[in-house]
Amino acid sequence: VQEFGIQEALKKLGVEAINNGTSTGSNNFSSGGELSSYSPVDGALIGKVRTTSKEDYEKVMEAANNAFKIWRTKPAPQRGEIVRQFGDKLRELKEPLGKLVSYEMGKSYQEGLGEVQEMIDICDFAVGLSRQLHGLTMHSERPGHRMYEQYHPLGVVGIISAFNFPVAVWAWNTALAWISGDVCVWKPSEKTPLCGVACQNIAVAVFKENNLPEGISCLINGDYTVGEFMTHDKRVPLVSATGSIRMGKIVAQAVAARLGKSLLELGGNNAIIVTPDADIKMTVIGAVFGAVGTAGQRCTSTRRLIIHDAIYDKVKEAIVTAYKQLRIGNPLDQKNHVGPLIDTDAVSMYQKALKKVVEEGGKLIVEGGVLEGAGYESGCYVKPAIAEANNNFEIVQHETFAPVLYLLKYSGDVENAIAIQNGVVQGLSSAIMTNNLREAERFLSAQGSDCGIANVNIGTSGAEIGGAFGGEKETGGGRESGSDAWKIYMRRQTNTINYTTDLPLAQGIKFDL
Ligand code: UN1
Repeated sequence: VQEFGIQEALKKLGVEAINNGTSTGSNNFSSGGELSSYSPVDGALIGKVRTTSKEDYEKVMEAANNAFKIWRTKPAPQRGEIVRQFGDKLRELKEPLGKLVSYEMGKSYQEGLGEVQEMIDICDFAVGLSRQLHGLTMHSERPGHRMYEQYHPLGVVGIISAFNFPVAVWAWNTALAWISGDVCVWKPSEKTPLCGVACQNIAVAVFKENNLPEGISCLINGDYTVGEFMTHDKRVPLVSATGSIRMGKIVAQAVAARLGKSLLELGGNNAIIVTPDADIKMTVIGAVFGAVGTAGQRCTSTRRLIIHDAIYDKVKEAIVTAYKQLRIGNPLDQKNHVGPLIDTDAVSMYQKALKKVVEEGGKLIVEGGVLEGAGYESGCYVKPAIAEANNNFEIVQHETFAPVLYLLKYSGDVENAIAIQNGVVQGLSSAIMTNNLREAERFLSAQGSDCGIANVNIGTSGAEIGGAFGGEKETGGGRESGSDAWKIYMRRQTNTINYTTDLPLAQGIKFDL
């Protein structure tokens, strides 16, 4: 990868051979063990990160709490100004950071750049929002009273992020949390710790240049036990966690046990419904990008195509033909469409899924397989596969984080397709390909898709930051990013002020002394 300028990118991002994985800003320390980050691209060791011990964590929490006392007093637009500067730094470092994302995580360089672009976009959004943290004013039922609500900062926000979006999801949370007046403690995935170090370096530079205290942006590292420090900690009023449904259930229970708030972004099992009125060319691009983009490791990846029997063969043929064009290889090389899976464990899950779908009676129409030989030494490169299946297969009900696409057939009315689409435990993203207004509107109606995201003539992945991002059912119910997702990062207070010399009670209650 020498020719792709990785060493140069690491240098620009301040990522070293061995890094402290615990940081409150300029103060970096770590007394835990070592975490090695290997690239799925070529199997090489990129660097190491020292993990966070319980003692380290206590120091982080102390810094974070102290910082919160100062940060919450800064007017929100001034906090927005800091986020604006952070966004500018990201613009400067877009290429090296996009490259590191691509090299450490394995997504294509274009998608790595796209991820940094999402960070920049959320910063812009947050800057504007910093002047719009609006509450409502209500009319009091009592004379001479004024009633309104305001949003105050919440405190320390804990962020647990996943390997698949190693930088953007952190930024969605931090950008909104920071303008809200919160401080953040971030535990990146142990599979992508260097992305965490790089992002923390960028944030720290901004806080330092503005003479702001230690602790507004904090980093901790390690496995799930380090995440548990936060989920069990009363000093963390909000835990925002992205990952598997299994992980989310554990986080949700731990946080709920202390009546904290959690924001969960868990698995998806996203489908595209292809009706007889679909534009086939658009369908193919949307479905193939959705299924093989990020090697099928987005929570919004397209897992199921629900195709009407009248056009089933035509769509199937077009998709299979498109799969033949896919180039799999080093994601930093822009001629390739598909990079590696995150690690060899992910490869085994992929292999198990292919085996299972056949056992359950499915038929592989694009055979998968693990790639070997020159360029594939890491053992993480697999061929995107397609299987004809039934929605009730156990494996189809399950989210496999790999490029495996299931083709499902429906007949008759679009309602039948919607029932299949909704017939899974997850509820993140969904799409319909149709030029038929009735079908599109039925899909979007109350009897339609039960997902947090429902698209018409667009695939399931690649959401813009301006909308609220998240899903229903076992996806966890959280909303991040755009719209009014900021509200979860703040506490709401209702204020009633009496400017008379009487004390009338609400509901007309009489209480005379
Ligand atoms: C995720 O996969 O965790 O919509 C997030 C998308 C991206 C975000 C995905 N904007 O595919």
